[in-house]
Amino acid sequence: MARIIEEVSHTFSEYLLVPNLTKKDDIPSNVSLKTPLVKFKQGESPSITLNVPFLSAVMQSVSNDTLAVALARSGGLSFIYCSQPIEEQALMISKVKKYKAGFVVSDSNLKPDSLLVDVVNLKEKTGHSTIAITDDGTSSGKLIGIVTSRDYRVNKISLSTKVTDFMTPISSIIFGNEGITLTEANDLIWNHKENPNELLDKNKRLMVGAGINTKDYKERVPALIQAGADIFCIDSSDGFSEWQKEAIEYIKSNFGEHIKVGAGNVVGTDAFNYLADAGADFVKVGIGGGSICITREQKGIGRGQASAIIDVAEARDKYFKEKKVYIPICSDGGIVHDYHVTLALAMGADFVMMGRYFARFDESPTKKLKIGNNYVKEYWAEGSFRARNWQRYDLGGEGQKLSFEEGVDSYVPYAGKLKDNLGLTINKIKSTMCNCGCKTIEELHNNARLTLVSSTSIIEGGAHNVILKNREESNNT
Ligand code: MZP
Repeated sequence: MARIIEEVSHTFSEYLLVPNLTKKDDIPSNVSLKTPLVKFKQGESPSITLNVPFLSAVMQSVSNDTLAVALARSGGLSFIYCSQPIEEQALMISKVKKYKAGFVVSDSNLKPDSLLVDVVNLKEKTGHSTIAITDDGTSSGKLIGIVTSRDYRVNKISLSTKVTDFMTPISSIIFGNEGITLTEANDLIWNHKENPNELLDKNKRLMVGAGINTKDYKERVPALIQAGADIFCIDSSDGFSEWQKEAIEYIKSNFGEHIKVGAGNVVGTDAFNYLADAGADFVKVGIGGGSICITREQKGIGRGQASAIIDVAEARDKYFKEKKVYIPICSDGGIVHDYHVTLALAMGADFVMMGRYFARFDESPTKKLKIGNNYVKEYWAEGSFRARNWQRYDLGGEGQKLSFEEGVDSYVPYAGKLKDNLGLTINKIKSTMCNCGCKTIEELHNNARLTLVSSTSIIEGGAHNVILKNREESNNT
């Protein structure tokens, strides 16, 4: 007879955090959300640390180069989707790596008497949205001002407007003089910039990850290393397989131990230990909990996300105690409310991966549509017929090519810019951590107290027994 695991499997909404003593210095500005992305030996530091604990999902409808830039600028990391040809994925990776170059000689220059139409044409030709305005229109001329896409709206001003009427003049530009070193230039930018959390490599370029599968990694990985990928993640709905072990071992022995590879997904201790021993740099946890996922309905496999995280976190801690190697774990899928992120971290996750959350933003690759009075964005699963990512669901060998769907095609409410939304989510997490008397994720792992809640106390948790006013009524009182 099958072995029955006695414990009921639970998910996030069934838990609440119980506050600990808040000390006077437990204030949001003292909270750090830095967290290790890859494994490290006891007493050493990880080679990659996230500034905020967020990854974007390895999905066509989520992680392209635009979203990757926006997320890295906010301190997290995207894994560019692998359900696309190798060359196209490599191009997306290299676009992120080139987004912030070191010193470059401007090849987009115009004269002060140029017009908006010249700006539009030049932008179309070079793809650069920042244009130097110099006295003679060359890169070596005297700098008069710059034009960026923030300086004009094509539909609002005439194409015959002179650049001097809308450019940012030299008097308002923070600049360094010729001869400045790259370090000095970076300090100058650092002191005046809006994104102090940016996740940068040692050459000050934004960091980016790449999804891979267990089929074509022998060709895909070297091409993506060449394009500049900082880390890989094997993308699979069920990672407890010999195919993953083989892929990790091949990559490490052929391309070097320094190449970082995350693996998964798993929901239990035995699977974590298997991938840890195979050499995984982090392990991703979650089967069937994603918002667009129907794996549990279709195949009857999976586990409540909270129980999976709690169990795997215990295995991670035991592994660390015994082998003195800390292998971070990622909670992947099923985050519905911001507080679910805090719960996942409290339960032992080092960071979370989200799809639905990021799909709602301007920077995600999908179409924005108006349905009724609401704006929405498209969001489809990797196991849907639309994505046709059969490599993620095929267990190995030469087999069927996605004979049934494990995910759906859907809409999510449009939510605006990534930076604004992530900022709000971060504020909520930091605030809750203060309630729990914790200033770091490690402290949250060690000190958080969680309680299971009854279904009636969940009702008590929302507004209840009142007639809610709408926003207009509130503004008028
Ligand atoms: P969510 O943040 O939208 O709840 O979940 C995103 C996660 O769902 C992804 O990171 C991935 O692990 C998982 N996913 C993607 N496609 C499918 C599917 O087709 C899926 N079933 O489960």
